[in-house]
Amino acid sequence: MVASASTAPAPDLDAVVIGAGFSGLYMLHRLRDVLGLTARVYEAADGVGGTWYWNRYPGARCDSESYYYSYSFSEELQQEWVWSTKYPEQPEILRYLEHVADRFDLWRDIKLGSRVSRAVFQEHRDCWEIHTDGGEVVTARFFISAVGCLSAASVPPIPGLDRFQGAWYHTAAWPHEGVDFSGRRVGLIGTGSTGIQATPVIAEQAAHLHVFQRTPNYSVPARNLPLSPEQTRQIKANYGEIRRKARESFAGFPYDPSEKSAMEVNPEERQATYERLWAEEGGFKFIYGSYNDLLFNKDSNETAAEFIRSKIREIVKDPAVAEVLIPRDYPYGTKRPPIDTDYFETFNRDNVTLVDLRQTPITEATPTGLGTTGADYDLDIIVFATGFDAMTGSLLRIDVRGREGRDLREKWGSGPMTYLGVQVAGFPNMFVITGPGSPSVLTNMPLAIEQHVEWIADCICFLRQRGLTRVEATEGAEEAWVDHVRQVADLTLFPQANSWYVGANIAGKSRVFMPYVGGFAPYRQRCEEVAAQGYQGFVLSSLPG
Ligand code: NA7
Repeated sequence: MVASASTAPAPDLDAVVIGAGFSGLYMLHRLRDVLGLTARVYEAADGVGGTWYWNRYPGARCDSESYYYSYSFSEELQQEWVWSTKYPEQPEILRYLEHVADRFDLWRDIKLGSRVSRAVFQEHRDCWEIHTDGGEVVTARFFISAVGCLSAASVPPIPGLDRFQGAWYHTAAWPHEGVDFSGRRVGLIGTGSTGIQATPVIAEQAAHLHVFQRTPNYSVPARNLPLSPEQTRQIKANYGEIRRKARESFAGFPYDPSEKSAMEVNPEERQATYERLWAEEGGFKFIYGSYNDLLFNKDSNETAAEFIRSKIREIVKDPAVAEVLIPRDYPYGTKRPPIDTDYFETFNRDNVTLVDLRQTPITEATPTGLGTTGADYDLDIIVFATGFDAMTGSLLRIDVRGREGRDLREKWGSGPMTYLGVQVAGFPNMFVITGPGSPSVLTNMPLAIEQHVEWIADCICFLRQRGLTRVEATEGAEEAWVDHVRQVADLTLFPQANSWYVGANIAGKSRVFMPYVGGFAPYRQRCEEVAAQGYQGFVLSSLPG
């Protein structure tokens, strides 16, 4: 018998959440403990932590500061947890997330080792049918993707890799027992944030490290330090203000924003500012705390870019190596800006060699190493720090079918389309945390996540209070948002770089600037207005009967 709408059986759960990283953990807490709903998280890994579960490579640490790269939703949590350093290492962040799972008793509603393979909208029931690769099938009113923006690891298709007789690893699928580099000849491919963190650490252990660089990067020193008890006390005493500043900022960082253009000040003052930020502060303050137009004005940007180039020349002793490490063909900050500890210094070591893939691209892997058009390199271990199919890859690994069988892969074939980054027209009751079209990856991630989780939970609460069972973004609202995201991006320098923000690192991926660059605070305000207007741009409805 086909159930009529009015007699459609209730779904098994109110919500299914995919992923148990920062997003999934908080989403579960919010749905279950604040709204009193039934919810389950499916997580492919054998533990919680998401990004911080998978990325165990040497040198892995956060490049946002711990005091704001953390949850703010619980005053008790932020008061009780003590961070050891400015930029904590991966194991410490993982311990933090495990602590969160303990503290809020989340484990019992998380299914580990369960990868969701398919999700199908059931129109006559206003719910999703979720399938895992272990054969489990469950239905839920709401389907919430917390799969992360940088979770689908990308290994370039190097011919012959299967014949390589050494070991190879992607940094985002690192063995839990670690890798012993001592006495080994190591090749590391990729010089994004990950390669830049891993290079100095591997160089200290390996017999020899070859760094295979395709695009040089503008990296700024992190200036990592332990946090003293006094610093920790001050942070905890000022959390209200720190979080407020972050929420009201452009990028979610609680830094005092610069009011000045780099073009407004004389060269001496500019140099002094850059020197101070480079030498004393380090990290993202260099880009977000110096001048307000580095990402908008090419001339302003060039002043910062040139400063970094001068530092590379100063640090790297061999001028020929320095020239290869110097980025020239894209503005500073338009690829995700890395921060480092002794990255450029590492190229002064005798056991480190830089290979310029622009001059001599990789042609193949051989049984004994890597071949380029210039030379063959004998290697025992290859490390792929080659990044991710960012922002869309991890969600599109799942076969998602919306209303009338719509296929999300098809819908996003020419680039992702969302309304506010949280919903997709044709896919009712599906929410995406920090999806394409949201500021997510351009901001302090936990803050962006909290905003999304709370907005989604409020939306679900709104529906339930009114007996509604369906929410779906309209095509008109989605189109207008996609246009707005593109227009705002075009006002910046971002589209000029071949970055993962535009999908340039993945062969065949449509070139679309995916994140929303209009700023975190204006975005948050827009989301709040949409909600205050009864979810403008969404159609809300209920099953008849
Ligand atoms: P990224 O930033 O995407 O960096 C990947 C690096 O790997 C980058 O230097 C790429 O060069 C390089 N790459 C990718 N494919 C190849 C091939 N086929 N050959 C040679 N080199 C290649 O990833 P990360 O893991 O470093 O960082 C991801 C984010 O995690 C980071 O932005 C932070 O948000 C945290 P390219 O620049 O594409 O020429």
